[in-house]
Amino acid sequence: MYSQGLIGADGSTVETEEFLEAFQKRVDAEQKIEPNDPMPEGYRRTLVRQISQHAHSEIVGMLPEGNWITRAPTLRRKAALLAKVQDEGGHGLYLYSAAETLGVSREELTDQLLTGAAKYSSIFNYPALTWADIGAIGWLVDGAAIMNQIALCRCSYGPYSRAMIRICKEESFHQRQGYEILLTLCRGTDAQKKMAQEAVNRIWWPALMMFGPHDSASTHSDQSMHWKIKRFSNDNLRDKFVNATVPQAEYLGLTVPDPNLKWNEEKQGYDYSDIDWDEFWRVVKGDGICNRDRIKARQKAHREGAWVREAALAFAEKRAGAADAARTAAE
Ligand code: BYC
Repeated sequence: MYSQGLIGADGSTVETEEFLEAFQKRVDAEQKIEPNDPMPEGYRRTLVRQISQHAHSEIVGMLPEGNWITRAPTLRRKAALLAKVQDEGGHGLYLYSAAETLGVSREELTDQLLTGAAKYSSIFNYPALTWADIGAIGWLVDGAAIMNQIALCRCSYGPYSRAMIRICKEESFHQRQGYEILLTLCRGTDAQKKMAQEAVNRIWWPALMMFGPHDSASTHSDQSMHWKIKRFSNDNLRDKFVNATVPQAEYLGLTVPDPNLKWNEEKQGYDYSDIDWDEFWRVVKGDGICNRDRIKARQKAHREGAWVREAALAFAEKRAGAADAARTAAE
């Protein structure tokens, strides 16, 4: 059906109008694009960019919460947090595997993260200062992630959409875990409730920034929506998140730190203040509170894990050698 493919293409292939039209027709008909299908180079590059940034976010996202595992207030909380952080490592691995189906290697992607060349979600460049932040991260950060990822379950690229289905199931546990931490604190002493409110004050705006720049500044949205990689614009998802989350804050007896937050009857949604876009871009470009520490922590983990990679490779080579020897002996 298609005259040219992209996987393994040498770059000299011309993408004819006929090819691009046929590809778009397939996307519009909601057929999933699979790894060996022909695809425009731009589609492949967009997916590698988004999926790898997403994978890095999961891996770096283990750091702020991992820091609280030894300080969780009870054994039950510790076990739940440990499981959550472990899930995030797993999400990173599914996502790196999904990116690898597009012809990029895990080593290349890891290198981009460790050298600071790759982006990951801005939210993980903020610190988790108190135990209540762990609650607010679960509720707001995982909540924002779910709002974005439910739409990605319908992404036109098969491996990414299937990874998202499983990830969303796990994220919904994460969100409830966070909400339950805050509910417990809000039903506790005045000091505990104050700690919960302060955590929400810190994390609210960075959570809204997770949805990306304002639509007018989003360079990739139009094309990504055309290719059905993204199904909604950044602002659209952000609005849905605010509308879903404010009633949950009310149930906790907490407020969100926005004096302009107001229900708008006509649009059946909340109006809210503009995000501090200078802060957003500063953090995205590497100058947030924790950017440098996060990269340093990942570099250290990579260095200290070198012996594990070497041992696994040596074992795989030994096993392959033994299998070869057994085959030769049998011939
Ligand atoms: N932070 O044209 P735009 C989790 C970049 S982790 C940093 O709108 P796009 C969890 C953007 O990459 C959840 N950078 O881009 C884990 C682009 O830069 P480049 C992470 C951002 O791709 C542990 C430029 O700004 N979720 O759940 O159409 C514990 C222009 O933006 C950010 C995902 O990764 C940001 N916030 O839309 C707890 C979801 N926003 O590449 C929880 C998958 C934008 O041109 N990703 N940029 O240099 C997406 O859905 C989309 O990539 C985005 C951005 C909506 C984030």
